[in-house]
Amino acid sequence: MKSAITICLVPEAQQGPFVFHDGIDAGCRAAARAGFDAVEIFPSSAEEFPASELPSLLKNHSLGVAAVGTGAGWLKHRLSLTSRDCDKRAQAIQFISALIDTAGEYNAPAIIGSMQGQNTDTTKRAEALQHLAEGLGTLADRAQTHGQVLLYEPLNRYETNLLNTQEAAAHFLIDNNLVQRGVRLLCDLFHMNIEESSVPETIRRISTIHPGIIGHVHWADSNRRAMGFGHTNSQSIYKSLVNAGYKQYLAAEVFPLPSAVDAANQTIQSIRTCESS
Ligand code: LER
Ligand code: MN
Repeated sequence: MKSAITICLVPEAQQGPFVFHDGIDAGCRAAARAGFDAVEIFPSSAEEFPASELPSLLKNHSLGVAAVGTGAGWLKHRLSLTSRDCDKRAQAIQFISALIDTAGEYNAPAIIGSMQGQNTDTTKRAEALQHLAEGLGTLADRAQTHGQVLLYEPLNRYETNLLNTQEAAAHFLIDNNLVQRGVRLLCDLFHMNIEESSVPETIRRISTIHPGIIGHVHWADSNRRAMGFGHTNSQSIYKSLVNAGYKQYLAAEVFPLPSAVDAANQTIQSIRTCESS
């Protein structure tokens, strides 16, 4: 498996669960110094993506791009794939499509997390899920033009009421023919700690339902701090990922506590410990 760490470029997400917040240059430098293989970038939009600086930073620091987040569309503009307003849904698709194209230039997938929205009082659940399936299908087709998958991330109940468990999400993707179109699950261990009765068993089950369905992992402890700073049994989760044949990224989407450098170093140490046990 490969290691990655988050760089947030969105001022409004300063308090969010991202490790580096001081710009792309400082983020890449700190990621490389801690020993990461790649960075996961959370940009404000495709237009504000650091396209002029990034290629040389990646080259100079021997880093890849693990994934690109799209949540700024929700955070800054309140766009979502399940909005009742069809203009807002179209704007959400447009916002994410541009980021899929940007991510594609770096051979990276885009993440659909908070852009999935939720089933509000005025939006019936079946209708919301229908919009979600249509949106993910359209975006997965776009990702495929870059040879990329699209990452769909089930979130815990305090962030969405659409699909909170990985197994529910796996069935939803399969029933709507979306795995076949290139949608993969993002397993965020923080959300899973809240929603799943057993994280290792869930990883085993969804990988049995569809081998290769896990496309990305947010490697976070139970309290959303770096792995090892909470009470997650990381080794049993790591083993279940190995058994599932998972070979993609373990990406630290965690709070920069007690400092960004400490969170980065602790993440690398947790991955090395798992690898060697
Ligand atoms: C995004 O990856 C995520 O995990 C969400 O909790 C952000 O709101
Ligand atoms: Mn996440």
